[in-house]
Amino acid sequence: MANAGPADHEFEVFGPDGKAMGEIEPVPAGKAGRLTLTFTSPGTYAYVCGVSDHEARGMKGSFVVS
Ligand SMILES: [Cu+2]
Repeated sequence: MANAGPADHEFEVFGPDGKAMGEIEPVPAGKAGRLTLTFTSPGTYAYVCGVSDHEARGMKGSFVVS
């Protein structure tokens, strides 16, 4: 994850069961972080930036593993 914005951000992924799978700790502006996950179960996964109010401001989403 390359952070090209002016604020710190993180990236956390949750499995279909709602449990956290892994995260990139807060990355300062202009820096990058890396996370490798292996998806072994189909389903809908969620991701969010947990910094400050970023989730409430829309830094979240989901994707489907089939
Ligand atoms: Cu953020």
